Amino acid sequence: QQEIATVLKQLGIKESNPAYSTGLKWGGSNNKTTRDIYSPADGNLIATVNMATAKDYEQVITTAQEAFKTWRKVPAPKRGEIVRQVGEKLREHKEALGKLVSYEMGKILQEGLGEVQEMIDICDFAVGLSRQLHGFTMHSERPQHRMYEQYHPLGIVGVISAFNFPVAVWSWNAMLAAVCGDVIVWKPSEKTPLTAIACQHILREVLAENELPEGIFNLVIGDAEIGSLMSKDTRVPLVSATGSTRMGKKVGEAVGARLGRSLLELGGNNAIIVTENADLEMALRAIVFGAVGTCGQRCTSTRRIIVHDTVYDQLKERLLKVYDNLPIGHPLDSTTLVGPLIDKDAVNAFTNALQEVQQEGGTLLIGGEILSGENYKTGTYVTPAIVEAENHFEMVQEETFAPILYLIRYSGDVENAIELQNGVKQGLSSSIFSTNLLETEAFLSHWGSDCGIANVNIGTSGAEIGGAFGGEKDTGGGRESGSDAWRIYMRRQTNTINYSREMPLAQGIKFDI
Ligand code: UN1
Repeated sequence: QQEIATVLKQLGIKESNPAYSTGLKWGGSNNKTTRDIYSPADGNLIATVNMATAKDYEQVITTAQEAFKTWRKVPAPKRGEIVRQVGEKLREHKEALGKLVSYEMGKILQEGLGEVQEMIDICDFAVGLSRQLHGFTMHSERPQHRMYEQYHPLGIVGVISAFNFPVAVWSWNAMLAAVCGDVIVWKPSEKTPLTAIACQHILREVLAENELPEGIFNLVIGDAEIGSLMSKDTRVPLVSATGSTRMGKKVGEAVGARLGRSLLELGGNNAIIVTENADLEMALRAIVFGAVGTCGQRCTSTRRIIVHDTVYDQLKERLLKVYDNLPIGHPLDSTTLVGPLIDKDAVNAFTNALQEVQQEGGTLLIGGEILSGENYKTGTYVTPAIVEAENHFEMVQEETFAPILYLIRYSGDVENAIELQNGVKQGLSSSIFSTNLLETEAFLSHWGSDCGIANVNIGTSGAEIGGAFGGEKDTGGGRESGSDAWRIYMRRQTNTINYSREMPLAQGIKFDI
């Protein structure tokens, strides 16, 4: 408790926290609706937050609009310099912020620190990017004409983030958008607002030190209503949302209805294929991290493994041995590998899914209990489960945000495994474990994995920030983070310049007046 108190103090979290911040100023503290934030680790009340009203949201949007007028005129590399300073501050606070992520969300400290590292990495990436926001040049068909394209800032970027990566996914969006010249309005998950407030304090310091206007980075603590306002708001040209497919469809529909842009990063149903040519030891390590890391609450979590007949029994046995000895406990305890689920609702979803899949004919091999006793008083600790199942089972087709691993058998050619892997609605992440080039290349080919992420001899989770992140089908189609994902945060403009004294028309059209 002493440790947590120090962390909260360092990060500026008070007992009661305001509802919104327009960069430099906090507001909305008179709002009557509050939300208590309890740690899923020990059930203690960490702090209380005020929830934003529609009026608060309005205040944020007008301030953001005002800030955009200044920010878009700042040269991109200078915007990069601000993001560099944000990265430096994150380095300073890495330990404290990592601990708060862990304590508020429940992921183990190693993963909490990893999440902050992801933020630092994206800051570095964005700094480099700030000098590389380039378009193409083309040759004009007309003499003494030149064509090129340029990318301009878009305006307000709304970011709706999920509880499972309370800060990293926001930072992928916010840091890229910032160097692109956009201003950001962030609605974090109402389950994890404290880490968001901690980040906002860090940003405020940087904004103040650089005498920048309020409203470049904004935070609104609110419920789904705020998300809905944002989705319908024509003043927000891009809404980037991470969460369930159900939520993403609502956001996508509302943004689409006004012809805005949405960037959706939704559910996954990620599988690892283990062929007869796999290095089983490597596969085992990747499967366990993918299935029980973050207690199965990553969108990239490994939910299915599709294992060749010839190695099925051996892998099953080895998996059961590891699952039997998984250290489950307080996420800040350095020996823990599996922390708690976020809340009781998540626990119910876990136990319901296990019940239903067994009714469909699945066999629960291990796990599935809710732990009780001295160290598990919150009722949020569960034992990760492995279920033998078939791909077409309804529950296997769903994403249950909990540590349930479905064990699926295949025989014959790798194409059979690929068909099973693709045979779900979602399309985020996928992997194959094999040392056979013919198998791995088939998996990566155009008739291979249909996911946004396809890995070889690496698990489904834990992507680096340098690649574009996102997936197909029910996953929503958006791409965030590295590669050229920045383009969605800018508007593209094609320019044709005539440096002759003639006025020729394209396509050779004659139009003499
Ligand atoms: C998410 O779960 O929403 O690839 C993001 C990973 C992490 C990000 C996950 N780098 O598992």
